[in-house]
Amino acid sequence: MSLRHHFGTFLIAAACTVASLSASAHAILIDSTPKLNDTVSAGHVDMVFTYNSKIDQHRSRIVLVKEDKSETVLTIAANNTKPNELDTHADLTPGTYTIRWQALALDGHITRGDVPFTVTP
Ligand SMILES: [Cu+2]
Repeated sequence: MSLRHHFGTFLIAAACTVASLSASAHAILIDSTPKLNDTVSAGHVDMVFTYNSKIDQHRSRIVLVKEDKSETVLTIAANNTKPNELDTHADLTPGTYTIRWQALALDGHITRGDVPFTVTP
């Protein structure tokens, strides 16, 4: 076994160790407004998605999916004081909706999830 081969093996082992140590940095949704299966009143709806770690707010994504499956990308408000959050808002009419979020954690890993909710008159 050559020295070069040994060095390559060492690098792979080191990369795996770093990956497993940072596993807890994956963005896990710990709270949201609206909450899963919530009911909110029609009109202006502020939305907040809170994660267990810092999020790249510029490269994360929040999509509003309507009953007819049409999708609208919502603008995420840059918020330096709340780096664990994705904040957005929408003006909603009565119906059922799903927020489809995609969060990029600072370790480079993307997590995704759906938050369905209902808007009443
Ligand atoms: Cu990760």
